[in-house]
Amino acid sequence: MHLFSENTYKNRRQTLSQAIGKGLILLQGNDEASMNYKDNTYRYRQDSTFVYYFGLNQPGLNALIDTESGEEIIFGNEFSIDDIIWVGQQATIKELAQSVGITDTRAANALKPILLKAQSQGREIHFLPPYRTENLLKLEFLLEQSIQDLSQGHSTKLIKSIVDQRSIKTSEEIALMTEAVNVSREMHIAAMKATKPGKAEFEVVAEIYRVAKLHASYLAYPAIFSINGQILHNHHHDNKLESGRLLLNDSGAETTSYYSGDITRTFPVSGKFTEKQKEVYNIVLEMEESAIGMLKAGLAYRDIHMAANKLMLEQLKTLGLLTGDVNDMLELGVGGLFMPHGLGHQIGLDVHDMENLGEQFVGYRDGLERSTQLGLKSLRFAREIENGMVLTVEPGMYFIPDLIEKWKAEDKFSEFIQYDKLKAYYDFGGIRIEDDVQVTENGPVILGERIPKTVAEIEDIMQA
Ligand SMILES: [Mn+2]
Repeated sequence: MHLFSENTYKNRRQTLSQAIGKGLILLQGNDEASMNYKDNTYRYRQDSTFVYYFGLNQPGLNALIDTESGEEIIFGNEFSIDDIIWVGQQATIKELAQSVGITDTRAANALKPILLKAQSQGREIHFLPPYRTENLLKLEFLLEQSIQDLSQGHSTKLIKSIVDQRSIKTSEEIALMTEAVNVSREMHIAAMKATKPGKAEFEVVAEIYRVAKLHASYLAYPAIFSINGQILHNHHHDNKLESGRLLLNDSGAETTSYYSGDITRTFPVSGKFTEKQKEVYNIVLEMEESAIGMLKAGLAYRDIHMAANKLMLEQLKTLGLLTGDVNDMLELGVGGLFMPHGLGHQIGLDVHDMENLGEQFVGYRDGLERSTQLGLKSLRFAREIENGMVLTVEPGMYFIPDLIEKWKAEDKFSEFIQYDKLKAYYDFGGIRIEDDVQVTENGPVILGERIPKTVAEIEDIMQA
């Protein structure tokens, strides 16, 4: 790990320490996590905030920053000869810590007395809400507080300061994110080329994994790869690829740097779009491209979500699937039937960046409440955009027979929705198009090399 210079890490910690100003900051690294018995573990994944400030990718570490004295300490046990027999000679924690500008390293059990002393002196200890049970149990032990108290005890100030800092990506981070998108791009092109009628979905998914591994990468999240694109988080890959169906591929790489790509493309199993598929596809494409074009510091992402929705409603009206006033439909949330998710989210060291810190801090702010409308309620990022942020832009359009039937039975929005005409779309599936976009003062920049996106580009690459 430690991808950046010692100074980068020092500066990051100094910025955080100054923002907090008083008390101690405790940051927990992740441990190994067992899968089906203790020694058979999941792939090790360090906590992203820990990586951001300390760059160390080893299990069993904790870190403490004293915002008043300036002390920075890494706690963890050095390998014994028993460990080395199994996993080989490793760099020591002391050496690793020095490479990120920390000279004070101590054994794991040295942490608790320091924390208890600070508590007894009435000093505040800032910590984040743990998302892993092991870390919650460790906190219970370290701070001698009940799990119930700890669930309310995390520091909102620490969360907000970290979100402010990690939301703005530096050029050295953008370079690594661009790499991750380019690996994702290769995964997507391989999937398009491997798709043939008669294959099973998992045969193409195997290509996606193969390409990721060729770049020493993992998938940033389980691939969504399905002819049933209308099922939003469909992780099954057992369907046969039938000519005439659309195939939705939402997959991205997480490289060894932990930065990730999050890309979606939708393409026809046969390699050639039908006229009906083309019509809907081009609506989603227009939504995506115009939303990307709107990205600008100061504008609320919620407004871009709404603009994409409005465009969709207008086009559905042109197709004859809706009638009536578009602004009324927009306000009432008619679009949720066709796009029941949000337009996008921040991406970085986490594919949904910093979501473990709480979506309300990452994507919302005081005075900006989350809507309860279908679609808008799933908007992860709604607040004002800033230069340096990287956002996914991922509009979609889906025909979900169960949902359409439910609304129809409730007579919901029947003055707008032409339910009888929607019957012809029950076997259509769904379309989503997604890119990762950096917001800069010179305008939006789509990360990575271009991934086939227009009808012509997709048909070309599938026939090549
Ligand atoms: Mn996404």
